[in-house]
Amino acid sequence: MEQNERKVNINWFPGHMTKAKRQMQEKLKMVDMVVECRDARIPNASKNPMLDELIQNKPRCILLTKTDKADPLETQKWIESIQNETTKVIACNVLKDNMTQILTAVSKEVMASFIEKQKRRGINPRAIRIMIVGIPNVGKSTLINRVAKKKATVTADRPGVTKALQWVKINKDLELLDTPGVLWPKFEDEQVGLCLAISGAIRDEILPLEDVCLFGLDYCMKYYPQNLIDRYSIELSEDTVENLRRIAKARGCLKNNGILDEEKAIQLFIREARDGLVGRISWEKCYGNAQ
Ligand SMILES: Nc1nc2c(ncn2[C@@H]2O[C@H](COP(=O)(O)OP(=O)(O)O)[C@@H](O)[C@H]2O)c(=O)[nH]1
Ligand SMILES: [Mg+2]
Repeated sequence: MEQNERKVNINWFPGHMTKAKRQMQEKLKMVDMVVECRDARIPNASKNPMLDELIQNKPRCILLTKTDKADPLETQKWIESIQNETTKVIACNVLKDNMTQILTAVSKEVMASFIEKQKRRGINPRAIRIMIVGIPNVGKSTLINRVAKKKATVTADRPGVTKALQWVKINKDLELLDTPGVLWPKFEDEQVGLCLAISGAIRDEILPLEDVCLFGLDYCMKYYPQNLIDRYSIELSEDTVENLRRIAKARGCLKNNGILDEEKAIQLFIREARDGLVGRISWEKCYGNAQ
């Protein structure tokens, strides 16, 4: 394969980005705080490069999702390195954890001084308005659907919005904007592209699957070799392509003429890695001082 063909090229459209950015700014005016979802397996790659600028001083919490698929030790390191005085970081399994409780608790903590100020003025603290944002596939809709389940949505009549926004009253303390803010990842970085691809954030049709597979396999050989041995019952070679062949053989990926079907093994490995079947893997290591 030519070197330039190996580039992971992810096509996001600049026109859509400008529009997305504008829409986000409009919505941001309406909320008290933002919950930024990122994939716990790739806390750097699943970050939006412009979010800091978009949010500015608006209080924020970072929710690392899919912890059930991530390496718990790495997740802990990521939490410690991203968290600071202004940004609270929590990690959860959006499918299983009590997300209403988690969101309520974190919003109270992040908005503590705001709540305090209202109390001091003798006002009954109103519900905190939050908005869920993040790049595609980090679990935004799953989160909204879970906390909004069976809750009636109320159409906002607040000034300043051209289109009526739907709010969901979660409980007396919390109101949620019912549509997430969809952002784009740092797609111009090849390493980021590979991380997004191996974790399943990008559609396969636009991906060089062989590169994605070899990246994932290579990464596992380096950091999670036992996972490969356990999953595929193979002896590991130093050579990534050879290991792919061994996986193909172990799994009976064969063409009609009995020759190993590497194509099939590529798809198999990517699918199993994404599904967490190769074990709990964080595709980005934390080296401290992250954002
Ligand atoms: N294992 C696991 N899967 C999750 C979690 N959160 C979301 N998902 C899955 O990830 C996929 C993308 O979720 P979705 O809510 O559509 O992401 P969105 O694009 O950000 O709205 C879906 O298949 C969800 O079931 C999680 O915490 N753990
Ligand atoms: Mg969605």
